[in-house]
Amino acid sequence: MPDSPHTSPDAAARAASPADRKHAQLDGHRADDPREGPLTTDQGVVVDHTDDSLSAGERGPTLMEDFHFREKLTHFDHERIPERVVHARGAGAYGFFEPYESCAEFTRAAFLQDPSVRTPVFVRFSTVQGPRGSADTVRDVRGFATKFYTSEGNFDLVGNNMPVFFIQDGIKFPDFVHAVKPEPHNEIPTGASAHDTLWDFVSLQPETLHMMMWLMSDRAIPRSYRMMQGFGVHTFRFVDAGGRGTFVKFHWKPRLGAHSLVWDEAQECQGRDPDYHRRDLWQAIESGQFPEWELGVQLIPETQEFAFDFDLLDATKLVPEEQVPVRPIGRLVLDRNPDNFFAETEQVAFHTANVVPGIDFTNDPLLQARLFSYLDTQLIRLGGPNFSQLPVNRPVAPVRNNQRDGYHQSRIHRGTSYTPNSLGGGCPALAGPGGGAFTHYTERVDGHTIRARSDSFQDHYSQAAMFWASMSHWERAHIVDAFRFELGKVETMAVRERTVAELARVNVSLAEQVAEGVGVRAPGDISDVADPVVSPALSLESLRGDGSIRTRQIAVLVVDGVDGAQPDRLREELEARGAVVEALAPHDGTVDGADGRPVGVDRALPTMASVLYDAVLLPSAPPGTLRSAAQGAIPRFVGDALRHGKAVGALGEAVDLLSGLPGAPETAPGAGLPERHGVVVDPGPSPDVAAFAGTFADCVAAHRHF
Ligand code: HDE
Repeated sequence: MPDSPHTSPDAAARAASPADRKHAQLDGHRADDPREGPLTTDQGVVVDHTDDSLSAGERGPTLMEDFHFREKLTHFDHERIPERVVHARGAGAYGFFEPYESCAEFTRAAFLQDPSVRTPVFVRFSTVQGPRGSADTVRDVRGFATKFYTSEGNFDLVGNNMPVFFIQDGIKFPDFVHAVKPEPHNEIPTGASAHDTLWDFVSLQPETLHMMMWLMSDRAIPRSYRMMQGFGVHTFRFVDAGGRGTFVKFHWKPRLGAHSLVWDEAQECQGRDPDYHRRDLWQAIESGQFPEWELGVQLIPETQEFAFDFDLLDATKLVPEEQVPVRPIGRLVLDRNPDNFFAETEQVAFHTANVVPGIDFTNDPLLQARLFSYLDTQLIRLGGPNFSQLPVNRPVAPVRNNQRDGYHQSRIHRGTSYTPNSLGGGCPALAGPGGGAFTHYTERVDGHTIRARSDSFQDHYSQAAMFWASMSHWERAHIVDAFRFELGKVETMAVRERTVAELARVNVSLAEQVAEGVGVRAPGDISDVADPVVSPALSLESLRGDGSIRTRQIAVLVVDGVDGAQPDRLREELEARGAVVEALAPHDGTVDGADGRPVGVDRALPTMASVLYDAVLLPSAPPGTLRSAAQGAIPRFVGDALRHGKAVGALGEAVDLLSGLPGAPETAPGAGLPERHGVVVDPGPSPDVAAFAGTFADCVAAHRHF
């Protein structure tokens, strides 16, 4: 593998072993621009001038015969391909998956058999509604698509960060997407669901309600791709070596826990750093803090198919973890950034039909539609049928088939291309028994042709009510705010009213709170669900992760007169726990410490904002300077952090700055390092920085304090 700034030592070590066949394969395609030799045309003709076109006279017209000019412009004119019709905005990375132990008991999939075998993967995260250039921190579902390059061919697990979906049958997908996408007359809004057509659709289509609860929750504004769950959504089927099927639901659980932004912060982030999630993923991998998830499965024996009060084939329902526990079966680590966004992240083509022996489908009508749609969409998006030859899409398993020709064929096939043949020696031969072939699950199917939704799909309220009932108080408050925001942007009052009426069927208090916010009347208690199930696993409270502060971004605000030793001591303590610490000052360079020595600055305050950090620290400094520096940027910075429930710490004189800021302790507590709602202070003249940093780190690990 050539030296690359994006190659982790781990990845480099693996590439040396045959285990990482994907990177070995990609190396054959990775092309560093040659350092030696002059610029050439596409045909290899040397060029000595690329800044002026060939013209007839100094101020004359450009000449057709300027082949270099024409080739350069023509290539440029064709550099864009259609963006994905949904999930256009994304970011991806390579990594590996390894099972904890053999899963032979329920699947024959080769990559789930041997804990010593690492399977290379490529993962792409995405938003759904916005175009390629839209902001990352919008309120939206996040895609979580994983391509496993297994020894038996590619397996794509094309999931989302929410376990259910908006519709039950794929034939409604174009309707849903047309409703949620920007409105056709003015292409507004970008990257947002707060508009009339989406809510019109929702208010008329009760099956969307459960998913809308998730979309209005903080799950729709994740802190980071690295801090969100992933779900396969559909019920899939595992098949063991004997052909026995087991229903399976796939879950990804992030090691760092599932954490979210708050809406006000998410909106500001869209302007301050539209690439917030993309940058976060990139930087974590570059710095060697490799994101990690655990793959879990809910296994349901086929005999239990009808044991639930919902249909396992209905993708608007989840199987509560309390009912069927999630069994951890392996881990996913992302340890290498792509070299070229277009070649890899843009050209990667996922397809739910990419399965390997041991993994199979069910009759979920949403899944069935997807089995058609993904291949179909790649044909237009990637310009023909040969996209599986693109480096990022190539399996590591050998490909031998009779597919030929088509746009962008990059192979020079020799020999015959049909089966059966004798002239080609009968190749490729068909696998015999035990030859590792994929055999479709032999499900018995019987019935009349019918265009109707099964009765077992008709309950649209129980799980929406379960979601509401399972939320903590602050999650509920955020859901109400989100509904008020979204419906408040809807111009058509009848749509607001219809939606509130639907909410009343889920929970009357929810409906009343939303109704008040959007100026319509709540219809009273017409709830369909008297006694909703509570599933604690649905609350973010249950997803704290490993309790560490690894990769958390902490701003240390310094000004002239700051205690010269504290910033470094705080940095030492917090970096030792894995946090990323940056000193911010009104300007770049250094500030003057109280002892006269310079204190280093990482970033100038005007280039950053509170919303780009997880927590804020104020080492002891003159309160007057803290208040006035950079036109009051510091109180604003700290005030925002408090408003967004972040951990805030202050030492010595700097504690003074907090008083009067909304969300700070009403009276500055004395010594003894009290922690109040994530605010940690030690006003003493000689604070114990190590103890202070420990308490502060605990507050950062708790993520938010509402
Ligand atoms: Fe997709 N979806 N989808 N979807 N989806 C696409 O495929 C589609 C659905 C998901 O990073 C498209 O290559 C239909 C559920 C992700 O490249 C398209 C239906 C879930 C990604 C498509 C669904 C997803 C896509 C657009 C209803 C979660 C991004 C470009 C039957 C389990 C993958 C493309 C990436 C992308 C169709 C529903 C997840 C058009 C018809 C449910 C993560 O083919």
